[in-house]
Formats: sequence, structure tokens, C-alpha cells
Amino acid sequence: MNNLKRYLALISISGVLACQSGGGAKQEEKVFKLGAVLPLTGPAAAPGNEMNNAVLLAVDEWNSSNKLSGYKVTLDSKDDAADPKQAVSSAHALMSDSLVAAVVAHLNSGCFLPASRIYHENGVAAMSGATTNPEITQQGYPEIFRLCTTDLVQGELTVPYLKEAGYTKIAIIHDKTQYGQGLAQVVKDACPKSGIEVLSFDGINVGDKDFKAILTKIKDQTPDVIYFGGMYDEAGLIVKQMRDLGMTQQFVSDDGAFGQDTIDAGGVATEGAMFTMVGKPLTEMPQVAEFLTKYEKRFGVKVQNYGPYAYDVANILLTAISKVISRIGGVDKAAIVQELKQMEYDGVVGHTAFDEKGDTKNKVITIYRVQEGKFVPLKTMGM
Ligand code: ABU
Repeated sequence: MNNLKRYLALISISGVLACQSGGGAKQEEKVFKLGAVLPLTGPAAAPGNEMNNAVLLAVDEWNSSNKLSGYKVTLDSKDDAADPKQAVSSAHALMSDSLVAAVVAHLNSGCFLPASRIYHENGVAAMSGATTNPEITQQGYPEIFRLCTTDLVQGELTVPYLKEAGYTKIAIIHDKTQYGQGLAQVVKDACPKSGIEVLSFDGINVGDKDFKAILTKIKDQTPDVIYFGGMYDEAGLIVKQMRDLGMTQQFVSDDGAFGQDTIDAGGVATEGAMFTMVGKPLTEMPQVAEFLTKYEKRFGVKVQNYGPYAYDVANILLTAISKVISRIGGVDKAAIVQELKQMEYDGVVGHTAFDEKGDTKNKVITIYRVQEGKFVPLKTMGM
């Protein structure tokens, strides 16, 4: 890009607001926007709002730190409602605003997969702290990044753990979404290698409330473990209805169901259930404590799952933007993408660097068991 073109690109995405100072002279305040597209309503609203709150916290901290070389950042949050179509229109809406420098992208894999093309076509970096379906980064878009490891890691590490724990016959249920079905398929494909027999593979729908018919069929198959690939509401109801039907099998689910919301949906029936979550337990990461305290104080609720990841995503994006501003004096979208590719960042979820696909190099998950209404870590595994 020649100098004139670069200059025009910079001024087109760097907003300049004229402000009146006390003495009457005009001062210029330079602004850019951090976009966020998350489920603020709908079936994933609880973790979506947690992530959005965490991003807001980060944005406010950057504005008060004065580390943006005279710029201010505003958060432009859009709701995708966990719906792929709404995700695409929210992504288009954000991309039509030239002030948006980068995007905290989506909680649901089914949303990020179609929306990622829109960020790519606009050359804008988009980073997710929660979507785990491998296809998102397999598309090869250079603007797409993730802070959470993928379901290839999650599924392939879960199955040998189940074998080690003595389980040999599994019934698999999924929620027919990009995420839930994708992860359930990874689990299914990994079973033969570990000598676990797959007895069934069934889909339910997000929003369903009654799983008794499918569970009665599975009960007759006499599995020793039931795996669910999906989100918290359905996970809680499935384990509750298993226990109502007298089914004593081990229930195992995933990062989409890791959080207090599953215990709220399933009640005491979730006792003993196992869940996987990306990364190490927060209790083993002392650097996260300050964030948890700040979050709880400001929003009056405890962090459940992906808040720390969203906080790091926002901080990583803002670090990249601040480096670009310091280096070239403006907000250049292509330079932000390049900055992220070489980023090494120590945040609340640990050290982050990205592989050639844009996925975190941190390929670790932890398996938890619910004990007395709390998630107790059993084992952290990596590849
Ligand atoms: N990974 C949990 C959030 C759900 C998803 O990836 O769609």
C-alpha cells in the first residue's frame, strides 16, 4: 500500500470527534470501536451476557488507562441470539461501520461459522473466546482467531478418560447444532480406538423440554455412560429426567454445559455428573482472581464459565490495536490482523499464542465432577 492509500485507509477508520474544551478551544478526541457479537437474548443468553460484561470491563479499563495514544474505544455490542441468521446480520451491521477495528466474536460455533466469512471479506480481525467447533478455523481465514481449544481436542481427550474410568458402553445424544453434533461426532469417532462400544447416536432439539422417550429407549440399551453434546438447559433437563426414570448411568457433557446454569436446570440430579471445560481450572490460575473479584463487584454475580476468556479476548484485541496505533499512528485493520498473528499474551487464562490456523496453542481441557453443587476438577489433560 502506498503512503497516500495508507493515509486514506487510516483516516477512514479513525473517528475524530471535535470537543469543546473549557477555554473555548477545540480539542480532538480520536475514537475507534470494539465490536462484540454475542447471544444477549435466547438460549445462550446467560454465558453470552457474562462474556459481554467481561468485554465491557476490559474496554473501561483501557479507556481509564490512557494507553491508547490519545484514542478512546467504545464497545459496540450486537445480539446474535445464538441464531446463525441473526449472527450474519449482526456481523454485516458491525462491518458497515468503518470505526469497528476488531470484533469479540460469538459464543456459538453455529453463529461464528457463517459470520466468519463476513469478517474475512472485510479484513477485520474477529476472535472468539468460546466457540470450539474445528470447522471455523479450518476455513483458513487469516482474520479469524480463537482463545478456546477445539472440539477435536475436547472430544479426543474425553474418550480415553472415560475408558480409564472403566466405562465401555456409551449412548450419545446431541442437540443437532454445529457445536453439539460436531463434538458428539468427535466423541463417537474416538470410541473405537479406546475400545468403547457406541450403542446409539441421537439428536434432540435446542429448546426441547421432554427427553423421556429417547431416554427410555437408551435405558433398554443398558449403556454405562451417557454423553451429551450441547448446551446447559438441555444438559440439566436430560440428567434430571434420567434420574426420574431410575437411570443411574454416568452422565457426561461438555463446555457448553459447564456452569451453574446446568445445575440450576437439573438440580440435585446433576450431583456426580461430569463435564469438560477448556483450559486449566480457574483455581489453578492465581492471575484470574483479581478479574473474578472485579467482575463480581461490578455485576453482582459470580463468573460461571467464559467470562475470563472474553476478558482476555478483548484485552488481546486492544493490545494489538494499541501496538498498531503506536507504530503507525492510526487504526489499520490489516496491521491489527498481522499483530495478532505474532501475539504472545499473558492474560487471566494464562499464556496465549496462536497457531497457523488462528487457534490457541493452549490445547488443554479439564474434566470436572459436580460434588455438593460445585464443579470439582478431576483431571487436566492436554495434547
Ligand atoms: N463451546 C461452547 C459454546 C458453544 C459452541 O461452541 O457453540
